[in-house]
Amino acid sequence: MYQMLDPKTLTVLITGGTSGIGAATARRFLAAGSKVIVTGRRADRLAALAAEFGDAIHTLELDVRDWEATQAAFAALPDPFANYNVVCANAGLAMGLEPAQAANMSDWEEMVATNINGVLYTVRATLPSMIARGEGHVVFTGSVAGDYPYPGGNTYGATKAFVKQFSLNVWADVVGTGVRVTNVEPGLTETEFSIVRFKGDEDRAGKLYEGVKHLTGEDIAEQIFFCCTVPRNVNINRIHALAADQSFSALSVKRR
Ligand code: NDP
Ligand code: 8X3
Repeated sequence: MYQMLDPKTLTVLITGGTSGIGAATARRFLAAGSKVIVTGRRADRLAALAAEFGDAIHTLELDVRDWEATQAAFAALPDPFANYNVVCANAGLAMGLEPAQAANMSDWEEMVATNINGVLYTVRATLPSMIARGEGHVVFTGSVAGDYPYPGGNTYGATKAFVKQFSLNVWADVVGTGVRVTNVEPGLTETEFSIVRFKGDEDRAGKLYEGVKHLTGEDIAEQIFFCCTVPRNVNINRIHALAADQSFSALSVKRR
């Protein structure tokens, strides 16, 4: 019989586990008996998770845009969480949907700081110890926006293109060390993502998913769980998944 990895042997560190895909991923692994470290900035969400899951979870209030804090927090994890063997570099966000010529520079800077720097900090702070233990897995949350341009996607899509190429290059570096690398690239997924993108406008965010068979955080969590539990002779480089009601646009032509 084909033997998947026992999830009870996994200790999973998830950045951005206070909502959406990260929170669903934490719940998926916890339900299967893994230990989980959840990070995020919202202390109330972290406290609620800690109260719900007790000894199986370790929570860290952490802003991934801060290199010193990220490095220090991951170096000081208590036993048994210090021996993590999965790292989900998931924390990320889109800010705004304005065209490049009208976008706020602060929105662009926040996306670069979170989706690029935050991912770099997470990976650089965790790879050496997993390599030293001879076992690990980095799972990035990329996006279909890293492949397909759309109006207003300018910097967000570019950060996810960075994540895709970075994940492939990290794999080129760590191949043979026992550490695996996967970029999970979801399409339209209903989480708090659009509420953040539209700066708290819940009506506008909700309309995006109305009447559409969209993806859910649980769908993506299941994909991440699968990638992490396939036998150790397998490395899934990318999972690219659109929602059932989502497809491609034709190239646009501007008529005068
Ligand atoms: P959510 O807004 O629901 O979750 C985002 C998570 O990231 C939260 O836990 C948030 O925690 C955390 N986060 C954001 N900024 C920081 C920061 N500076 N430091 C630490 N944590 C941070 O959205 P999603 O679950 O959808 O987003 C998760 C990932 O999935 C992102 O990388 C996103 O780009 C990607 N993605 C989303 C898609 C979608 O359609 N929803 C599709 C494709 C990819 P807190 O606020 O507590 O810090
Ligand atoms: C989020 C998916 O299409 O809204 O990464 O940019 S999309």
